Amino acid sequence: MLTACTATPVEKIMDRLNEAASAGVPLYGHQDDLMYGHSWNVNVDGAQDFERSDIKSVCGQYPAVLGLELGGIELGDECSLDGVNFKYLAQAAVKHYERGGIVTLSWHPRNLVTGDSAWDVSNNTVVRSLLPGGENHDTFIQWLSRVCDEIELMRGKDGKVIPIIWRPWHEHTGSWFWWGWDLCTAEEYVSLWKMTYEYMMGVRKLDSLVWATSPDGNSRFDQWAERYPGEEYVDLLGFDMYFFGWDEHREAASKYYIDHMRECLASLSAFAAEHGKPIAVTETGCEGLKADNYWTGCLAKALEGFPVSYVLTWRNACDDEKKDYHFYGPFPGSRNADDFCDWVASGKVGMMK
Ligand code: BMA
Repeated sequence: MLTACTATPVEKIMDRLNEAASAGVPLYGHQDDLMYGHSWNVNVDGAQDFERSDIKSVCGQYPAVLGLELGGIELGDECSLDGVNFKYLAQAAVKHYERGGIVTLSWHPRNLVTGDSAWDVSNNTVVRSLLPGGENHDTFIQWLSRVCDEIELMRGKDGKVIPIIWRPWHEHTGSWFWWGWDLCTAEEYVSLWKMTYEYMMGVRKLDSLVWATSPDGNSRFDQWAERYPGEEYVDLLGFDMYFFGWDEHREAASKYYIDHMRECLASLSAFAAEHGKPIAVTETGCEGLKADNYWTGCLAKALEGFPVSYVLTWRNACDDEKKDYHFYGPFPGSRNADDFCDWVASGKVGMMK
């Protein structure tokens, strides 16, 4: 461990993640936690110092990790694809860091060829087209520069950009994003990652980024190493894996989620230990928190005994269309809110200190 006075902010974050992992007490994270919740939204209600959080309303503590999403920044949009104002987003990131938390960023950029969403997989030349020499390379660099501009707004009291777990090109073992498995070759994927790294770290000097991979646990996870960007381009190894099938299969669905997550964790932790990098469950959750005792009965059991640094559940949508089914964290009165408090009280998960 590094001593507090000589460690850089990034080293301190890495220390914190490694400590949580060795203690077997992963930090809890929630996507968009300070931006909106089941029945509120800073865009409408005002930022109010980013005090609101569905998680805090339920258990009295903020999540230790705040996930934020940059989709939409590439075209200079005012708000993200999930309706978050980018000005608020940068402020919330800084606030969370100053409270003692860790920030992680994801990005679902539009399809550069068709102009449609990240989920548009109608064309398998998108990655090739944005690599050096490709017809969309210059546009892509402009898109990436807008990501960097947003990150550069996230400055702490010392004037420096805060440490951020940056998680680009995620779920690439699946084929639902234009950078997914069937949409590019392994070589193209790795070139995309390296080009992103070299621009952000080399050209823009954003050296407070912690680079995290996140293949999808439910799709070709056993092949994730084929598209591993390389030792020097990765700081943290994660994966995304959701709980599916509660309505149809109940016990079998819970068992699959637990057993399969444990298989993924076993594979990742063996590799990560050899390479001296922390591991994390970078996205998970059960939509609508339907599974009985999801927190203590499923997630805690899946994680038990593995050196996991953090586990992040996805967002609590607040728009009328989605709010009653698209949520992954508890809110007052939701299913599994008490079970979440039991999990926190058990000491098996870390919240904001
Ligand atoms: C998905 C859903 C979408 C959202 C996207 C990016 O899993 O939550 O509604 O737009 O993530 O945050």
